[in-house]
Amino acid sequence: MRGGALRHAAAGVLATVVFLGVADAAARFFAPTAAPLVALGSTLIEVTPPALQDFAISTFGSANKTVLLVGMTLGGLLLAVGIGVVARRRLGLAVAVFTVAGAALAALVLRRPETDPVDVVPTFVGSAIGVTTLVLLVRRAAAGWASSSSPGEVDPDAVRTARRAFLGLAGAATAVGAASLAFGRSVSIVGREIGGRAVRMVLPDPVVRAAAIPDGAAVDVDGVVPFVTPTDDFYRIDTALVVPELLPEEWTLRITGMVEQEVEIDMAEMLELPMEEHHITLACVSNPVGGELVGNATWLGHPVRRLLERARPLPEADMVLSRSVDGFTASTPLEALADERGSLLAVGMNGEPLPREHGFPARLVVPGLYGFVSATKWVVELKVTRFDRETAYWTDRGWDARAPILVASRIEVPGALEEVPAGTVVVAGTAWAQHVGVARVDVRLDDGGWQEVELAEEVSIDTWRQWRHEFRDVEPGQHAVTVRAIDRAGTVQTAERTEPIPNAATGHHRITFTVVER
Ligand SMILES: Nc1nc2c(c(=O)[nH]1)N[C@H]1C(S)=C(S)[C@@H](COP(=O)(O)O)O[C@H]1N2
Ligand SMILES: [Mo]
Repeated sequence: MRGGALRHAAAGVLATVVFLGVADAAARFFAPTAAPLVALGSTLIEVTPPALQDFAISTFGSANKTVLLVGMTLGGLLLAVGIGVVARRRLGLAVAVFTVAGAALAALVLRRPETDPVDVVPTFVGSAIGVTTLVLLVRRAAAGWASSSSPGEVDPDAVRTARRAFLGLAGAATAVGAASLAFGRSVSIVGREIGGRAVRMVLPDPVVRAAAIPDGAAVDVDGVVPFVTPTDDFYRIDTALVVPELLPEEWTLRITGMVEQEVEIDMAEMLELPMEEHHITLACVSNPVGGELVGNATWLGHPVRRLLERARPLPEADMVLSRSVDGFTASTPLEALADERGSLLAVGMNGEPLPREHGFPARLVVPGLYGFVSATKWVVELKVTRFDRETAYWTDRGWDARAPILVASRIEVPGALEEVPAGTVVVAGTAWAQHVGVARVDVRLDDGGWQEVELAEEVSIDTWRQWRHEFRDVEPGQHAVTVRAIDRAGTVQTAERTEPIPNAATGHHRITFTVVER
């Protein structure tokens, strides 16, 4: 009977929605990762094979988590329908599956680095109410319609009453599920900004101010990305499905491991330290050629070098394993944190406290290294160690342990497939080779020779550099433009195309555009 299957499928879905909704709502009073959906998603991120993870980041960029959530929702609906359909014939089995799924989610919650044992409470409460909903709905679904399947004894009133009872209960379950999901927060995991705005942290003035950015740092071409990336447009990449909630008063940084003196500082002490401000361009190793996972900001922080001087690393140490409150780790060559380049324990970004998504209240920013080996957000520990003793999150998944940034360049104008008027065609974009510096950028039209472009003023070797070039008398029709950069060490950006793993995609950025008669 079709209708029966449909009612039971609906019962499965509603019970699941009630479960997840109630658990999600209850999780607001616990750790963010206490929500079972969040724990499941976080675990999925952790166990996703690196190739798939890289595909997701390269393809969906900062939206990769939305894609995961949509996938999880579809998978969950399928399982819920299955449970409902099974419940039609074997309610006991369905209840068992539901309970086991609840217990499995509770186990995932427990495994998250940010959760305490009490954080399983929302999952248990949600699961108990979900199972109850399932049983009640299935009983109604069976009872009401059962009489109509034996035509001899149809009692229209009884059928109507039973239907009303089922629909009433289903309506109530829908209301409870929807209201609790709205009150909970999994639905707003993506781009959520709670607390961070409300939490006050007053940034001290820097003792070393970043150099003013000269007008000449930007080429005057519409469509080129701004030299300083506005904070709201700054790319975001991390393994955290929910942004960790770390209050300044809860935060401490510990320097441990191979040091003569362990150091621990809290935020009050941190904000007393002399602050420096630096323009630094951050880049993600997963950025596809020509991609947007790169951004430039003015960071405010205390030099990590100074903190390490207090701890006095042992001479055998060659790496610092930085750890985030959410368990993420990065392996940074000790030298990159201890030398004069001005690696920061940053608390400010573009004149404001760090936004939550970018590491509030404190993160690392290291010129010259990809983010995954250096830019730990929500950082709480710096463990001084050796590369042959410890490995970091991404190294365990096949990526490079040290990951210096490769010289790169990108065309921003004209846009890919754009139509431009015949005559002089202006081409412009950005190039970067952090901590080495961009020495030259070349472009070529179609299969012509390389031509050197006009470079914007260099602000520092740690920031990207804009460039522009004019091609004169370009014939109407389709054309391609290719770009390459050369760094100050003489390294020419290679044309060879490689995958991002283990240390960034290589190859020249090339776009096609069409020149049309005016
Ligand atoms: N805690 C934590 N920090 C992290 C990551 C992470 O997954 N977790 N990802 C790193 C990576 S891969 C990059 S590219 C940068 C991105 O920083 P952003 O999101 O502020 O742009 O953060 C780094 N810091
Ligand atoms: Mo990254």
